[in-house]
Amino acid sequence: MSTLLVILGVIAVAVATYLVLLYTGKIKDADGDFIPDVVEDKVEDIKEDVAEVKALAKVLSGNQIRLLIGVKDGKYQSVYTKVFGRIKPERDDLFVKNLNDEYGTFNAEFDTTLAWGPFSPQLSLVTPDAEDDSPEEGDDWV
Ligand SMILES: [Ca+2]
Repeated sequence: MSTLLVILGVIAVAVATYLVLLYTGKIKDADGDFIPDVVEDKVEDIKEDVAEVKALAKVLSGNQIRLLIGVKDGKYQSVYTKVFGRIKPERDDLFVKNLNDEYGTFNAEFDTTLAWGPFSPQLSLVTPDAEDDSPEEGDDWV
């Protein structure tokens, strides 16, 4: 029972403090609805942001992206992360410009026509030498 009284007392003090700050003008409330203007402005900003994101999602719903995919070490797929293009308009020049850039090299084999489709890497895998010159466990070391 005393816990409930303490909780009610804390709430009463908080409400009283809020009302005093509101009455003295420390908390601005232009329309007098007991909701601070700062909170109302933030809520309005968030509503505008959400509407903007919803509009963008609606406009870009059919949007597709283009990636440059390469082959590393003859077997691992790799995505070029310097440029992500669109299907329409198909801007190969952006990929070429970035690939030719000093810091834009793609450390993988890829189809230089930048066309989507099956691609067979030309470089062969580096495999360990077949011949093994190391001594067997039972061999003499001297
Ligand atoms: Ca208000």
